[in-house]
Amino acid sequence: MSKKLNMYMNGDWVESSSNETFDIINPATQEVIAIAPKATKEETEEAIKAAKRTFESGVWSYLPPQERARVLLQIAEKMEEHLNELAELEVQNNGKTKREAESDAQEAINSFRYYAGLLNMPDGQTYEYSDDMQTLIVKEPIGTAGLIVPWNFPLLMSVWKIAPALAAGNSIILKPAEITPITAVKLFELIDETDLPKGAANLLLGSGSVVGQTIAESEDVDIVSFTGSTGVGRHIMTAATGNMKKVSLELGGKSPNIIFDDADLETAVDYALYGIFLGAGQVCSSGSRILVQEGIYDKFVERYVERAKAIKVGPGNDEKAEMGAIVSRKHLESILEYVKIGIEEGANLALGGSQIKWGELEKGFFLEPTIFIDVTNCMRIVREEIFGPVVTVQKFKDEDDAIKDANDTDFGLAGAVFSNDQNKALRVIKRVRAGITWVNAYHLTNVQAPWGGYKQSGIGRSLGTYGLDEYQETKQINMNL
Ligand code: TAP
Repeated sequence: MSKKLNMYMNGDWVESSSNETFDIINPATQEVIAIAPKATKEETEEAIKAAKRTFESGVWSYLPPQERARVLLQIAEKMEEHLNELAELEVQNNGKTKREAESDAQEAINSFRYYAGLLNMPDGQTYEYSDDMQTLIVKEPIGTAGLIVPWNFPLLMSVWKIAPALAAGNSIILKPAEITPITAVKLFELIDETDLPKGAANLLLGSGSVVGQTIAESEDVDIVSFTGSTGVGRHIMTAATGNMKKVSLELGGKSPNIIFDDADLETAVDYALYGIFLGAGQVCSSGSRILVQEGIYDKFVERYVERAKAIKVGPGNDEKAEMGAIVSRKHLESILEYVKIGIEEGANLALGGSQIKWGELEKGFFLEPTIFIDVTNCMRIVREEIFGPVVTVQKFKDEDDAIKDANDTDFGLAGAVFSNDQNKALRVIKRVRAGITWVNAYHLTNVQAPWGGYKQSGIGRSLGTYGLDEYQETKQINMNL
C-alpha cells in the first residue's frame, strides 16, 4: 500500500478537506510510492493565517537568537540521525543517485548549522551622528514567508529557504513541487520533534496553480521566496504586487563552460561531464553550453564523447549508477522534444538522444547522455533551458569571441572558464555575466557563498550572509541621548 501523505499546519498533521489526491511516482520504476493531498485555496489561506498569528505572537520572532540557533541545531541533529532515510526517500521520489542524494542531505544539514552559527555572531551597525545623537541599524524578521520550491533538489532547495527564513525569526509556509513532496514531509516530521513553536513552520502539499498562486497573491504573506522556472518566476512577481511583498527568485539558467586551448584537457573533460550530467542535467546551474577554443575543439569533442559514452545510467539505488532517472514522464518528453528540435535545426548529434528502453531501465524514465556538437548561438537548443542530460558544444576563436557567445543569453546563473593561464581565466570569468562561477572547476560550492543569478536567472541571493539578509528587514533607530 502506498503511504498517504499529510500536511503540517499550526503544529498538527492534517488531511486535506479536498477529495483530490495526487499519485507520487518513483521515476526509476513508475511505481506509485505515495498519495499526496491537493490542498485547497481555503486550506492554504488557513496555513498562512496560522503562520501570521505565530509571527505576531513573538514566540519565535522575539526569541533570543541563541535560542533560535539551539532549535536549528536540533533540526540538524535530527536530520543527521535520519540522513540515510532522507537520502533513500529522495532517490525514490526524484530518481537521483544515492550518492547525490546523500550529498544533498549533508548540504541541507550544513545549512541549518551554518545559519545557527550566524545567529551566534554579533550583528548590526551603529553610527555616532553627534554627541547626543546615535543611530543603531538593526535587522528584524520580515514576517510570514511563503517558500515555493522545485522538484530537482526537493530537500536541499527547501532547506536553503527554511534555514535562513527561520533563523531570521520569520514564520514559514513551505510548498514543495507537487511531484516530489516526500522528503519535505519527512523533514517536517523531524521538525515536529524539536522545540520549534507550533505554527512557525507549516507544510502545504498541492499544485502550483492553487497553493503556489494563493501564497504569491496573499496579502498576509510578507515575502515569497521562489525557486523554479523563469516563466513561473515572472508570474509570481506579478501575483506578488497586491501587497508589494518582497520577492526573491532563483530561476533557470543556460550556463556557459568556456574551455581554452591551454586548459588541461582531462580536467576540462572531467568537469564538463560533471557540469551537465550531475542530476541528469536537471540542475539549474548546469554547464549546458560548452564553448571550446578552435585549437583544442576536435581533441576535446573526441575525448568528451568517449567519456560520456561510458557513463553508467541506472536506478539511484544501484551503487554503480553514475546518472539517475529523469523526474517524470512529462519532463522526459519535453527533453526528447528538444532533441528533435536540435536535429531539425541542423545540430550534429554526437551521442545519445534517446530514452533507454532495455532491461531493468525500461521500467523508468532514463535518457542517454546526449551531446550536440557544431551548434550555433541562434539554435533553440543553445538558447533555451532544456533541463536534462543534453549538452551543446560550440567553437570559438579568441577571448572576445568566447565572452560574446557566453553572454549572448537571457540567463545569467552560472559559468566556468578552463585555462592554465590564471590571469586570462580571471580576466574572462570577471566578464561573464553570471552570479555563480568557477575557474578550472564546475558545480563545487558551499553554504558560505551567495547563490543566485544575473539577468533572467533571478533576483536576490540564497546562502551565505546574503541568504539571511533576504529574510530580514533593516531598521534605523535614532537615539536622542
Ligand atoms: P516550476 O515549474 O517553475 O515549479 C517550481 C515550483 O513553483 C513548484 O512548486 C510549482 O508547483 C510551483 N508553481 C507552479 N506554478 C505556480 C504558480 N502559478 N504560482 C506559484 N507557484 C507555482 O519549476 P520546476 O519545473 O519545478 O523546476 C525546474 C526549474 O527550476 C528550472 O527552470 C530550474 O533552472 C529552476 N531551478 C532554479 C534553481 C536556482 S537556485 N536558480 C534551483 C533549482 C531549480 P507544481 O509542482 O505544482 O507545479
